Amino acid sequence: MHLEFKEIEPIRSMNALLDLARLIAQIKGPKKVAVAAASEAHVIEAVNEARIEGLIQPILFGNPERIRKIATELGIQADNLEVHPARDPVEATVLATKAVASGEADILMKGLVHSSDFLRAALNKEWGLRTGKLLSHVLVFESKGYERLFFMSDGAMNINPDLKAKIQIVENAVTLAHALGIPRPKVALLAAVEVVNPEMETAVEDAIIAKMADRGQIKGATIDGPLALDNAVSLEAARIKGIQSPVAGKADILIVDNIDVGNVFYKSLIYFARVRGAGIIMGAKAPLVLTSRADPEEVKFLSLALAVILAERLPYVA
Ligand code: COD
Repeated sequence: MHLEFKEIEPIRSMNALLDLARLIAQIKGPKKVAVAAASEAHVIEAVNEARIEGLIQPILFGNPERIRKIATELGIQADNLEVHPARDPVEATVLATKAVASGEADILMKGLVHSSDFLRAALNKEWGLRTGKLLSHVLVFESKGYERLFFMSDGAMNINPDLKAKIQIVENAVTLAHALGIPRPKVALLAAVEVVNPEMETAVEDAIIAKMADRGQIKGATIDGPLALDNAVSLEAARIKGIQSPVAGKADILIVDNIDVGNVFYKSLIYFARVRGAGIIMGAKAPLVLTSRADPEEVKFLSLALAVILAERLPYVA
């Protein structure tokens, strides 16, 4: 059952996101999270913190001895953790994915397993979490000086999306913004420059998507592109460059062309700018928490909080 309040105040910071996740868990109880290959300290720490906060009930899949050893080293009482044994990270991922597909768990989280193995399990045609839609990754982050959250996609799943895939990447990010109470997010399709250079294939695609949005073929958002990152997020930069656009300087959602751009963007935010971020895969039968194996514990914890909100607010079908 979904939360009664369809309309929520727009979530504009990670603290507000956490408050909403706490409220949902308070009203509806903790969400069950199947953790694939859980033997990693940041994962166990994040999962345990979310458990103590009452946000989630973790179900760990992996090597029980290793998981209990890491937990004990972290000062966590291993008896509090439900562990299902698996021989290796791939088997752990298969079991965790099946637990979500069967409805035993509400959320799937990646632990110490390669992203490609984790995603292939989700995409498995027989027992995975496909819906017929494109699956794509969105990083939600906050940054000093901006009174809103940003959404960046796709820096972790779709390697080199074509026009059709890029439209679905936009739609998934828009769905996520809606779930966080942002009724009509502004989407910037990022490129190196804001002119439509016919030699830049992806910038031409951006212009097509922007036109499709103008004609109402993509709904629920204001979309423009190509835009360079500076004039997408800075009104001053947009003014200096004389750009007339309803998105310029005000973008909420930043869409990149391929996984390399997105992944470097993601990791620059986390490692250089030390922003608070949360990573999620959209488009599946359930929220999938996908962060990089080396991401800090806080990124994993915030990603779990985001997944709790989505598990409640999106019409997922197990
Ligand atoms: N959404 C829905 N279905 C998809 C998607 C998607 N994003 N990607 C592939 N599929 C479907 C295809 O339609 C097809 O039916 C089947 O899955 C297999 O398609 P392939 O052969 O193109 O896919 P794979 O299995 O070779 O690769 C899929 C991955 C997601 C594993 C691949 O795209 C990948 O490795 N992505 C990068 C992951 C990564 O390393 N990230 C690092 C950052 S953390």
